[in-house]
Amino acid sequence: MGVCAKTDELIVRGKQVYDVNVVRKDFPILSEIIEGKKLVYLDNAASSQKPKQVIGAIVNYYEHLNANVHRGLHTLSERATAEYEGVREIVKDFIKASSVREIIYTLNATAALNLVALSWGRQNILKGDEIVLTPMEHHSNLVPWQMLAKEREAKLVFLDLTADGQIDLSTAKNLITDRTKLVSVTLMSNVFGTINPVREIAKLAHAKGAVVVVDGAQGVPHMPVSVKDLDCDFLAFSLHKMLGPTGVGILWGREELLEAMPPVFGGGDMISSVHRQYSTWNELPWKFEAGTPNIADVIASGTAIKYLNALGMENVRQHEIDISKYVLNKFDKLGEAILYGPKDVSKRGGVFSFNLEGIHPHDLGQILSDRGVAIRAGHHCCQALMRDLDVSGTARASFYVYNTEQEVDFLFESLKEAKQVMGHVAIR
Ligand code: C6P
Repeated sequence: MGVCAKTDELIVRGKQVYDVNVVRKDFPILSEIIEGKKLVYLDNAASSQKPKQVIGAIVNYYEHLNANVHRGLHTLSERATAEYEGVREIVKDFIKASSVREIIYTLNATAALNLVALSWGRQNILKGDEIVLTPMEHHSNLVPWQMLAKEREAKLVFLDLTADGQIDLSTAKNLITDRTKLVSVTLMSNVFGTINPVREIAKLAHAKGAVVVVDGAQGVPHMPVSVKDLDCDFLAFSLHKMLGPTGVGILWGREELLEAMPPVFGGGDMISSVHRQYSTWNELPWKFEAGTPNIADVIASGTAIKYLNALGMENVRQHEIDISKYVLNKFDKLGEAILYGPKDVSKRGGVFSFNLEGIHPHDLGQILSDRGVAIRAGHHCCQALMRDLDVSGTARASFYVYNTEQEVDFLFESLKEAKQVMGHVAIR
């Protein structure tokens, strides 16, 4: 099977043409009938669906390649190792990194962020140091820093937000100071959809000698990303949000930083030599990858990135801008909806958190689910932010490469129906 059977059809005279209806044919689950209803999948910020090429890569691995990597001298193990290691090159090119030595496979974005906190953080954060975050961080980019700060007696400092959920750069320069050792910020908010000005923040942080961590869990799947352009020091993301399987994340780090960091997990593969009383560490990137890895899913992750490359990340972003404009227009017409996050499509991705006056988000989620529409409702792993917004949660519709304007129409028809069905239950 070709890597992107359908996406080959999108390449017309060497130029990529984006046709969402062609893309959709690659996603078997989109034809699924759930409780008698055609699925309208708008929970992409939680996890994306997978094209048949990615599903096929997993099956192909277990049918034709299955063996442990880095260990066997037999042909199967060598083939599995070559495929598994080859994906590092694909990831490296995708985020414009300099070397495969900088690409570390993890379980997910959460594990990648924890790795930085447990390794770089424990080595470098001292009593009284400050770690700067934003109030819109996901628990995965907040709790590891809370744990580190508690252990090291360091302090967490939060940048200010504007009323429409953007980082207030005017006060950022007062909050990033000589005491700041690390700044960690999400590239795209999973609540507001805001695309943050990481490069500007990195400039402020680097001027104070601080290290910059970027949580790319929402950003990397949705736009072209270059670690060089972001000018960050670490980037974390998850493949399951970008057409790949669950169980694979990436930590990218600057080679000189990774080189100086101690490993977090000990075991097979991460060692160079082992003695009774001490061990020495393997080279990058394996120093951080103890034990048998998630071989099949890493290989299928390579297929997912190739698929995105065939679509073209500029096209992926443009599709999201187009659908976001359409959604924003619908919200305007709907009225009575509280929409969180920027209204300017150049400042946001396709994640829309909202509340409808008088309807609890969980009720809304259930009503939509009854109509086949999958959204997320709740705190979105951002409890502190929900407190700032003074709500217990929001409804959230999030879009990706296969979503259509017809699906947006159906969402808003369903929201109108929900408004009619529901009485006056308080949001809080
Ligand atoms: N957000 C959502 O529904 P993991 O679980 O490690 O793959 O990704 C964690 C994570 C980190 N940062 C951001 C900005 C995220 O949005 C997420 C995952 C999902 O919003 C699941 S809670």
